[in-house]
Amino acid sequence: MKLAKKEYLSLYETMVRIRTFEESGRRLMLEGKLGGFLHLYSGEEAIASGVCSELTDEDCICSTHRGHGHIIAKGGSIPKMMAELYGKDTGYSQGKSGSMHIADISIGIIGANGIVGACIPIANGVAFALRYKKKDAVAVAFFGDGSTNRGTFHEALNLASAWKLPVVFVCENNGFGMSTPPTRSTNNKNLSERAVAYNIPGVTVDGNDPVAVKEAFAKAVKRAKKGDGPSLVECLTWRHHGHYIGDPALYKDPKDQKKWLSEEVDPIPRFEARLQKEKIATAKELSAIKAKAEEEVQAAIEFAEASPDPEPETMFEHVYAD
Ligand SMILES: Cc1ncc(C[n+]2csc(CCOP(=O)(O)OP(=O)(O)O)c2C)c(N)n1
Repeated sequence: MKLAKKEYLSLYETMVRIRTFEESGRRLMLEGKLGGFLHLYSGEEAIASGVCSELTDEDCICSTHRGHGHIIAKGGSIPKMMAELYGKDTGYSQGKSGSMHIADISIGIIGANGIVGACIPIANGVAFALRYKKKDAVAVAFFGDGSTNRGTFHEALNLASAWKLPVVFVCENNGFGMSTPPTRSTNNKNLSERAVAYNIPGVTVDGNDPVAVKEAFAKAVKRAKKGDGPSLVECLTWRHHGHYIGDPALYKDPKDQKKWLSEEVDPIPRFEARLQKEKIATAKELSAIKAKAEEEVQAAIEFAEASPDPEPETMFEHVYAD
C-alpha cells in the first residue's frame, strides 16, 4: 500500500499522540494524581492508528478496557478524556466513569467497556442499525486475544456471518490475557483461524506496522460495505506495561520484553526509521510532531487540574434514563 506523505504523517501523529497520552497517564497515576484503574495501550498504537485512518465519523467503534488509543485515533477529545481520568466535571462522563466507560456518540465512539468481550456483540447491534438506516458505514469491534475465548466472540461472529453484517472484528493480540498467553488458552496457532468456523475471512497481520494494519483493515471495510459481511483481522503486537498500572508483569519473559521494546520492533521508532529511510519525513519533522503532542497533552493536564469536581448532588444523574 503506497500512501501520500500526509497519510504517513497522520498515522505517525496518531501513534505519538496515543503514546504521549498513555505515558503521561502512567506518570500521573504513579504520582498519585489519578485514581481507579488504567490499562495502557502503549506498544499497540499502530493498530488503532491503522484502523481508524480508514474510518469516518459515520463509522462506529466499540472499544475495551484498554480504550484510550481507540478513542484518540477515532478523533475523541484528549482534554475531556484526561479530565475524566482526573474525575472532573469537565470529563467525558462528568468524572463519574473513569477510564473504562468513555463514549462520544457524535463521532461514532460507542464506548469503552470494562466487560471483556462485551463490545463484540454490541458492534453487531451497531452494524445492524447502520444497515437498517441505510448508512454507508461499518461498525468495528476492538478486543484482545483473551476475549476470543469468551462465548460472546463466537456468538457474535456466527450471527454477523449469518446476517452478513457490516462489521469488522479487530483482535489485538498483545501476547496476554492478563497473565495468560494465548498458547496456554487455545490450540490455534493464529487466532484468525477461528474465522474459518464462521465462514468469514480471517487474516493475521503485523500489528506493529500501521500501514499493514490499514491495508488489511481496508479490505475488510470494503467487503463489509459491499454487503458481503464481516471479517476477522488479528493484529500481532505487545503491551509494553503490565495488564494495568500496578501489575509488575513478572510473567513476561525478559528476553521477549526487551525484543518488543527495542527500536526495531516498538511501532513508533520503527515507523520513524522507515519514514526517514524512505525519505518521507525528516527527523526534524518527526520531532516537531512529538513536541506538538507533548504540548497538547500538557494542556489537557492543565485543563483537567483546573476543572471543578462534580457536585455531590449530581451523583445520581445519568444512572437511569429520564
Ligand atoms: C467478563 C469478564 N471477565 C473477566 C474480566 C477481568 N479481566 C479484565 S481484563 C481481562 C483480560 C483481557 O484480556 P484480553 O481480551 O486479551 O485484552 P487485553 O487486556 O490483553 O487488552 C480480564 C480477564 C472482565 N473484566 N470481564
